[in-house]
Amino acid sequence: MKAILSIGSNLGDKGGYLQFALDKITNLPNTQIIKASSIYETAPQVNLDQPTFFNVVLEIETGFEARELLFQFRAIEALANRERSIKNGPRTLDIDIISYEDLSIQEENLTLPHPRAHKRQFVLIPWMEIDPEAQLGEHGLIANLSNGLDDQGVVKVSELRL
Ligand code: PH2
Ligand code: MG
Ligand code: MG
Repeated sequence: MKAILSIGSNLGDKGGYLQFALDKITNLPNTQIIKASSIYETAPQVNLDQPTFFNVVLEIETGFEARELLFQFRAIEALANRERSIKNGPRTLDIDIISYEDLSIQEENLTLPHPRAHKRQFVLIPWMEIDPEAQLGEHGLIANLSNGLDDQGVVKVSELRL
């Protein structure tokens, strides 16, 4: 099954945490990274009073069902000493499922496609880099979504090591 992931870090060794996430995802059973965007430095959205983020987008192929995949990512976040006390607060590592095949679900712990991705350049710009033709559910072509938004302070900084 194909899934699109958005990974972010804005605490400590941000590039190191992204690389850590990549290594852990690579080592998950029945899971391959198909494409990885560059690393982007991005201004914080929602809670503006926090450090700058590093963000990447990955396309993966996985045998995990969506809820199982989320469970795996929560475990990887915990290994990176992620604290969940402050909602939208600074975090060492955040791994979000943006879309999973054409699945549409609304549950307490998992909404697919991701309910805010269509408004976030830190998701759309890296995603366009790896798949310019991508569609985000009912919102349509991500290139059109990105075009309709301010730039939101998203700047490419470097390549990821796969
Ligand atoms: N994640 C958030 C809230 N705000 N801003 C940026 N730039 N990057 C993120 O990954 C991010 C955010 C909630 O998970
Ligand atoms: Mg998030
Ligand atoms: Mg998250």
